[in-house]
Amino acid sequence: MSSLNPFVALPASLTAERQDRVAILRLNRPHKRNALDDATVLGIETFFSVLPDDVGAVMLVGEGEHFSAGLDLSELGELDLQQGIAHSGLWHRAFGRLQFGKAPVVAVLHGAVVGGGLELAAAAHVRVAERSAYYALPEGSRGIYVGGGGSVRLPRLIGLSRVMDMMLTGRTFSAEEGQAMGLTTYLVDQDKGFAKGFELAMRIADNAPLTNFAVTQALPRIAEMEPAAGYATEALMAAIAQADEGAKARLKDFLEKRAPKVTFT
Ligand code: 1HE
Repeated sequence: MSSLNPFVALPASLTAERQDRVAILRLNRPHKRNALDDATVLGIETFFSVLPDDVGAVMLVGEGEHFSAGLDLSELGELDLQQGIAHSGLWHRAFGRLQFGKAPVVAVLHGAVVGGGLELAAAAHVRVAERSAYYALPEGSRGIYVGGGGSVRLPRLIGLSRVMDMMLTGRTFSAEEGQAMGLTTYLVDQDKGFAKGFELAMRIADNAPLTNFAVTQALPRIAEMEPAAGYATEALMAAIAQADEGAKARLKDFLEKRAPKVTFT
């Protein structure tokens, strides 16, 4: 058992810790390649439901050689139709909590990022890959289908045709290919993912909370709206963000030359 919040215990397959304002959630079932069983998925839902208010960003990482082998296939065999729908619903809830929770999430990917593991990664807000990462949707070869929101998030992320290719032919994409197609936005050498992810998470935690809210909650919804509704919602969000006292202080800092300039690094 490990707990981030003293009142909430997580399953043994997950560990959580704090470093500064960053909470680190680790898939910790390496002997099963971080396969996601029900307890783990429920634990993910719980973790994101009780995240303390002072956590500014979350890192999601995997212990061992692989980020995640996806759904724990040993648990699926006995489900009937109704239970199958409920099972997928659990994944949708848990990953929805992650995507639309209190704090932005940076996922660090390495080794196998497959099936439900890829669906989990797709729910994060920023993805960092180490060069060992590879991506696959082996559902087709297992006679099943994605159930963790992959049909919704993955086509938006990498395009419908690639998702179809992965599911129909078992195609695997490398870390470099994943980076080129926008699945990840950072690609780093082996064992450098944690440091990069932590640096990014700390930067995110430094942002005005309202801006992080706008980016993680409003932006994805606005992007799905028809343009006229999108522009109106954007105007409201922009007005709310700039009216915040914290935002005004940040602008003043810049105008009075106390804030850093934008530089190319
Ligand atoms: C598992 C799982 C799993 C490993 N469920 N037990 N996902 C897949 O189809 C991927 C299946 N896994 C693999 O292809 C390989 O395990 C890996 C490429 C990820 C890693 O290979 P390797 O050689 O390092 O490990 P391994 O020897 O295959 O596995 C070590 C142990 O983990 C072994 O158990 P053991 O008791 O024999 O030691 C494996 O059985 C176990 N293991 N992966 C259960 N997935 C919401 S719908 C989502 C649908 C999906 O995610 S479908 C994709 C499922």
